[in-house]
Amino acid sequence: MERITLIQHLRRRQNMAEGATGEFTSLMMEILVAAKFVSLQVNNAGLGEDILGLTGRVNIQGEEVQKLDEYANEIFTKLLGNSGLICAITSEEYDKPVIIPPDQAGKYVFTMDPLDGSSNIDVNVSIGTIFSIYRKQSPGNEVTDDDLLQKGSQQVASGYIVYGSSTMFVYTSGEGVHGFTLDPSLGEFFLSHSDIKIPESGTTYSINEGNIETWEEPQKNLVDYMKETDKETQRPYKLRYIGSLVSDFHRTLLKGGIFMYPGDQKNPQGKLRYAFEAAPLAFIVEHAGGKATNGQTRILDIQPSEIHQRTPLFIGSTREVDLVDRFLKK
Ligand code: AHM
Ligand code: MG
Repeated sequence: MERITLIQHLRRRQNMAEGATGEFTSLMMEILVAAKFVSLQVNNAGLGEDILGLTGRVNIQGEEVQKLDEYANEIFTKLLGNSGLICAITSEEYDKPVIIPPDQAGKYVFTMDPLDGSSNIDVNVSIGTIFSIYRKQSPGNEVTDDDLLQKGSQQVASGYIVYGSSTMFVYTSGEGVHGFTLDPSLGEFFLSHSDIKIPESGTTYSINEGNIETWEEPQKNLVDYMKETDKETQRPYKLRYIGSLVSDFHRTLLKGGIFMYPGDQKNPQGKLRYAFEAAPLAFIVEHAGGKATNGQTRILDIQPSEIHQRTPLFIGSTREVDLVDRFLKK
């Protein structure tokens, strides 16, 4: 069997794309290296160096920062920041964007949640990195809101790395969704899931049902519907919730079904962030044939007004996301 590495795959695509300069491929290669660093640390967590636990710092979201969060944020920032390919980095872990000096800057904006689900680190549950790449929109050297606050539909590429039973890198640049698995003995990612398509419907729903008391009535009705018995529509659905978005999303992408983090009475915009979590995964799910909405609007059509803006998220197979429209759409 021919084994295709991620780098070979990117180069082949570059050769097919008219006018490609190779900058995008180089950028992806930097992400790949950062992913290997983080993967190694995650796999060795608990051994040797004291990398588990909290830093004692609280981030812009008011959440305690884990040492591995900080490590991942720094590695991605260093490698991408020094690449000469980007002009700014926004991160779930930074209050403000990191602006690259113009003489070292390139034409892309890099957006990341460097280590999502990090509260699961200490208990050996899969966690992940989520990233997006946008093109700089404004003319000249200055980085403006037109560059930093783009609609999800303007993404050039997005992807995630899941540090799980194996480390996987899944991305799309608008031409299919492709998954690569890290061979740890070689330190190389190989194509393992070519042109991923999400099933049109699934048998699982994924939500933190502990929050039920704070949900609005339509949300409760939707979940009640999923629990009803009806053979024809394959109900009841099964409930699967890891509490680690990348892992819950990865399962949903491969097996079908729906992941939901709704708004509620306490937090009308839910918990997840538009730029760091919702938009990149929405870009992937749509290119795999699925859907993503905030309950009213397609995620990719939302114009964010703040870098750390939150959004309700319903993402997955067409049939299940259409149910959200049926129950929640005003
Ligand atoms: P984080 O970015 O601080 O790690 O938080 C996001 C995580 C997601 O991975 C997951 O889907 C969600 O929070 C779980 O939240 P909850 O514990 O409220 O169910
Ligand atoms: Mg996160």
